[in-house]
Amino acid sequence: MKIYFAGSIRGGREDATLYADIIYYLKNFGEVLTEHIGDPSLTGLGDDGLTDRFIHNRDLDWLLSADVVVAEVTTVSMGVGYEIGRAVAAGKKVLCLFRPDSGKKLSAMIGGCPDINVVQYKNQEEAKIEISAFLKKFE
Ligand code: 6K6
Repeated sequence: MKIYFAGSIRGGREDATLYADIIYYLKNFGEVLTEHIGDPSLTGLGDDGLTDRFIHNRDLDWLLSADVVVAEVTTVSMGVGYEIGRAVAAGKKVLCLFRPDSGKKLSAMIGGCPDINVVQYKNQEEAKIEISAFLKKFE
């Protein structure tokens, strides 16, 4: 199974360690195409020399080749929202993980979309249970 993990970069990197833990767990189910999202040195500032056009085209190719998309949506990110919309338009299976304890409110355009599986969770253990329940349907 090819898994596209989406998490905030320019929207803020405060959950980067959490992304790394989720990616590590996702690797039990298949190939994670976007392992770099959990890299704490990835800032999105452009210091790795990649252009925005290159990143957009490369990531969209990966997204469209994926079997499933898993997104951590607690930290608000334009890029993650865009990826989720493109994934829905392409008919991908999408799981969004959201932590209400963060005090943030999930966008109605994600929470209200019938083609997106949104789950709320409190901690990594709950995230793993939700991911496993979702991905086991497609193994
Ligand atoms: C290099 C040069 C400038 O920025 C970088 C590194 N940036 C990115 N590298 C990889 N994927 C990215 C980058 N920026 C955005 N993305 C994609 O959008 C990822 O797949 C994330 O899921 C999502 C994050 O969007 P923002 O809006 O939070 O950056």
